[in-house]
Amino acid sequence: LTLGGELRRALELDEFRLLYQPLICLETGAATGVEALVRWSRPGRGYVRPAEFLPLAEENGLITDIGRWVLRAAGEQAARWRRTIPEMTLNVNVSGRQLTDPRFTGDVERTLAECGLPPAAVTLELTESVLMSDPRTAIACLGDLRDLGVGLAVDDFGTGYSSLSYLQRLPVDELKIDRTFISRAEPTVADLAVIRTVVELARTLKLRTVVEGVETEEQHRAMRELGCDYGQGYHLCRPLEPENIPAAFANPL
Ligand code: G
Ligand code: G
Ligand code: MN
Ligand code: NA
Repeated sequence: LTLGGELRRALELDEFRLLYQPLICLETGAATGVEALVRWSRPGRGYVRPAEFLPLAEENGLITDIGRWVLRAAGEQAARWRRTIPEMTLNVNVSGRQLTDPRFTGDVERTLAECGLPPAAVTLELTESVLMSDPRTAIACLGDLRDLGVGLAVDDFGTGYSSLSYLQRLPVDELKIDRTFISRAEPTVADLAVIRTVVELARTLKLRTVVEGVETEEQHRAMRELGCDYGQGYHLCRPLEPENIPAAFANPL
């Protein structure tokens, strides 16, 4: 069987799993939401990461079905958690191919309704490269989602060539600052200047900021002092199996 064939079988055999990485409020140290991260639990090979199968799924179109599965599974899980943690929010990654599928907004609306999850509790993440490769189409697709009431995030922000004029026109709520900007244990003056500029830009455009890849206490402190709203990263909390999420919310840093 080709890898493409195996992926199709993996969907039929229910071999995809989700890990959840908390988003931490940098001011309080409390978890406020989770990002769902897909894995392929491939028999005999453990968890296969998305980098090894999503590019092919994008190419052969299977990403549409995988994406539907992810939204439903994460939505059902988040609805269960929200019975005891009512304010918990859910971030879900969306590929470019899903975004431009004319059925996407309708699928999202129906799936969230069936899960009993209010759209405002969900943020869909789109990478900067997807949004900026065809900004006009992106703006049109995002408008329908915005009307539905879901949050929209620019993922991997800063890695692409974001035109600031397009950023201003994108109906988004959140910037996720790519982890390459704090990849050094001690961020340099230049790294901090970039992040400070992004945080100021986000404030001007009234967007939330999430900084990714927070791996040390020094980075956590520096990002808090720069006024970044939320963080994700191994120092704050690793991606977790779902059964470990309630404890992460019960125990702030
Ligand atoms: O979990 P990991 O670091 O291996 O994730 C690598 C990349 O895969 C990340 O950039 C993430 O955005 C992407 N990714 C994870 N889960 C999903 C998903 O459900 N759908 C899509 N489209 N991308 C995902
Ligand atoms: O591109 P996206 O932000 O969706 O990717 C998130 C991925 O980043 C997750 O799959 C997770 O495994 C990974 N990740 C989360 N925290 C850290 C971190 O502190 N350092 C590094 N290198 N990767 C991280
Ligand atoms: Mn993401
Ligand atoms: Na990212």
